[in-house]
Amino acid sequence: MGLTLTEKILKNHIVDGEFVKGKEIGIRIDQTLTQDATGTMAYLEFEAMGVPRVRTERSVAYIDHNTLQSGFENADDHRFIGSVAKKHGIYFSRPGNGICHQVHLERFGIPGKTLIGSDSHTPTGGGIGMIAIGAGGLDVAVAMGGGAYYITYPKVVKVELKGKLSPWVAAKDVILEVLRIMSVKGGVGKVIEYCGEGVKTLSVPERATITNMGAELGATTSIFPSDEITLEFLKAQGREEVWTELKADDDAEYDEHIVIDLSTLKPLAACPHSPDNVKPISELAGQKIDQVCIGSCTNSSFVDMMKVAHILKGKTVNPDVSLAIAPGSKQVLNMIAQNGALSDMIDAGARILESACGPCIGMGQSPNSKGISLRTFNRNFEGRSGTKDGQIYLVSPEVAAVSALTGVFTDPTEALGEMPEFKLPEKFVINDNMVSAPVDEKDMDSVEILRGPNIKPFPQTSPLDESIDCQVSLKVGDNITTDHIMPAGAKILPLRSNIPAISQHCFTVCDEAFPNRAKNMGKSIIVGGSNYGQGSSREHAALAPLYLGIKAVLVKSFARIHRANLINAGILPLTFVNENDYDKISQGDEISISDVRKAIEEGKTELEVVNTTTGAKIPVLCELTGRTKDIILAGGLLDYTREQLNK
Ligand code: MIC
Ligand code: SF4
Repeated sequence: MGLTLTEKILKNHIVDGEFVKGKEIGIRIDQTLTQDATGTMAYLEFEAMGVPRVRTERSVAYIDHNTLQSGFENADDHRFIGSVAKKHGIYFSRPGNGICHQVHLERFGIPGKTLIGSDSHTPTGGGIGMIAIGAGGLDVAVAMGGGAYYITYPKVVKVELKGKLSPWVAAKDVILEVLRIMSVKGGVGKVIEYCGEGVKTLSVPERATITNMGAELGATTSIFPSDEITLEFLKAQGREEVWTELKADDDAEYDEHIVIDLSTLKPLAACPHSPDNVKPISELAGQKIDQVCIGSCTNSSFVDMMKVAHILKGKTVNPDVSLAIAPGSKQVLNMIAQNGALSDMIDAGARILESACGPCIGMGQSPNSKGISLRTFNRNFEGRSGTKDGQIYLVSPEVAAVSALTGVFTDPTEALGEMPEFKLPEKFVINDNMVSAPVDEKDMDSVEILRGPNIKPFPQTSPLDESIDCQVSLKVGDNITTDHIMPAGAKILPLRSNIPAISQHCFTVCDEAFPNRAKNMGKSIIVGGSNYGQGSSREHAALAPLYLGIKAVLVKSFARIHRANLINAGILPLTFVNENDYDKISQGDEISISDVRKAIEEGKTELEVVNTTTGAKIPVLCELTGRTKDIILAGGLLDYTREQLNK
């Protein structure tokens, strides 16, 4: 039997475990990336491990999230990350150079290599044929130190693309269609592998739009083959020497099979407040809008910008609409500046933002109250834009640009005439002067680490208690996102290096009183519904609860990265055996899990939670493998890694 592309790359990288679906495997990591909002923690953790130089083939630290710098905090963090990078062998992409995933694809990604990044949209690298996975900062720190990265050996879904996209229908519509079919939890435990004739009709940046938003499926990652289109892209980036051809065997067997005929797709939108709440634009057409934002790691490539500029050229943005555009990288911005497309945008009235995450993570450009905002981004979770009642729709750059002109939801296939051919350039403008190389190992002692006063150490951890007896400090429903658990935005993001301070904002979207209540309880647990922790890779969504004394999280089901982050923080991840038991436990109830440590040491996976307030006995699962079991017993990955290094 042949192999899928995913299996081929994983087989080349396995260092621990065996190839059995659903079992844990450890893989060697060739490349890592971090961004600044998760990076400070990741580098504090890396420092705490005591490994002098990174052991990967390439590690890059990007600054792209916290570029608003409304106080000293962000600028201090940038300097800290820059100095750690210089010392420990990491390339440093300075603020202004662009969004991590866009730049990594352009300048560093290599087909067939493994990449983990402390950002959930790391799968963007799948557009170039990498196994690229989003992870918590601690996992990235361990990988930088040469340690393996552990995933559940995934199921592989074949998404077969047929035909060719119609004019003004975009890669964004392809991934929105996949989201419509599979939902935000449909990808958990799976890798989405694209194949079929339609693949050849998509450029690398289009493929990257699709793999980027695979994160919204909850998938481990998504991947495209590496073919002559990949070679063309790498050639245009002056990096053809890193190309290899990669594809699945013809007789590869997949766990699921989805067929999408590209020629039948229409422009789509993900409606508030979930990326899988997908409707055709034709159903929304004519409704008034307030804001349009174009950019983010999903849709900020050179061709995306050229399409937008073409649509805007010679026109004026509707007087009732604010249009903001953030080109994804210095390379993209520079090229549209040189060829005049930027001028077309400015002329039409676009507000040009720097090449960074910006409004995608609530760093500016929050819409007006109840404002309807069309965004080419990948997440439209409630409140993420910074406006609690903002109504965010996720759309293609084509839909965004044409709607900015008309002031209403507009279907570009109806409103725009013939589509010219938008081609990738034969040569991108290449100038890596905003990437600083690290010093040689022999000179590392000369580099001083610059630590600002906002940078506080990793929170205190302790080995797993013998028994857990405490109250339920919070009960929440289904599809809780990391933006609920640990909100971002301009006010909170600057606190990413300061766990005590950021913890005061934990879950405040759901319940303002939670942080103080949890702190006063000393120890407590959280109860939730299904797909708990979907969204971001931010380990702050585990570290803040850790700081607030959360010992366990009991839910119907978890999202992958968040579950791993909880384990890394030493917080017990529990799931209900019977989902209906969710109703047998309320906020404020006293619970008891007796002899939990012993049970876990003995490898028991079924435990009993006793609700001592009502007397109900609730069977729960705690599925930990050898390694994750030891991490939990040790009190988290940092303690575990230290133990291992001491051995
Ligand atoms: C996001 O899109 O939510 C972020 C901000 O990029 C996060 C990382 C973070 O919270 O710092 C992600 O996707 O992992
Ligand atoms: Fe940045 Fe938004 Fe991409 Fe996250 S999703 S990396 S915030 S652009």
